[in-house]
Amino acid sequence: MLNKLSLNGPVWLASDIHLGADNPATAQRFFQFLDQASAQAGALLLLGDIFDVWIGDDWTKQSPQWLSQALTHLKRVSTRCPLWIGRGNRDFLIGRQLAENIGAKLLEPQVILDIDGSRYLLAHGDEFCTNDRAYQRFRRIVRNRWVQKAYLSLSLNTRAKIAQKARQQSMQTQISANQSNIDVCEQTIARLLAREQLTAIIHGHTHRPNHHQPTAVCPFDRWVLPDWESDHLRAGQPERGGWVVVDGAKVTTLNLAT
Ligand SMILES: [Mn+2]
Repeated sequence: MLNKLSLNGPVWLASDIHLGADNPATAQRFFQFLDQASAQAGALLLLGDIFDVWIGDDWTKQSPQWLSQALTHLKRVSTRCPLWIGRGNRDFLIGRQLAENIGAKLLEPQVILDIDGSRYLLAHGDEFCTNDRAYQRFRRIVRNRWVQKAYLSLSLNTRAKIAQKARQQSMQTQISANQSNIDVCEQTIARLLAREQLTAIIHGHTHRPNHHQPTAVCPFDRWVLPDWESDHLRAGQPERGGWVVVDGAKVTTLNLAT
């Protein structure tokens, strides 16, 4: 049985902002979005990879400047509209302490969101990349409670170094990997939605924003949230970012570039 969350619309959803020391312009765009959400949203849900990496909630006690700034903005939005945060594959170590710190609530990995009787499955999405066996193996290891305990017992400095190494390795694998392995497996999603008697899903992770209409393989509506990028763009490349607004049965996608 999946966790259920009942909220009044409009609910704003975003993911894959990848906040970090190297993304100051992206952070600024995201902070503008937070201001807008706090004025217009009934609730704001961030579905993971809010941070490019998360090395433990105690990071906030010695937070670098970019992080203090991000925390300030997240705290501000939570005083004006209910804020929910979920974990992604980059920031899976986010815990209750961080949520409390910013006045947010922690989302379970998969949640059924009910808005005026319309129901949506919410998830980060990495769990659906089931064709990527190597990633799923890695995911099981890093989600192990004892592995996490051992990691969190290290100094913040050591944790940061390990995280950086892991990032470099994962980028190497992605470059050499077959691209088709990286997207979600629609059959996996279809099975879950059918089991839960749902008709729609909203997820992030793949950085392939889209509204997939029902098909024979996946007879459900599937909204994929965009990633955010205003820092590392080639000349002429538009900045990326956006969100989804859900109000009852109505789903609207909004894009930074438009
Ligand atoms: Mn992700």
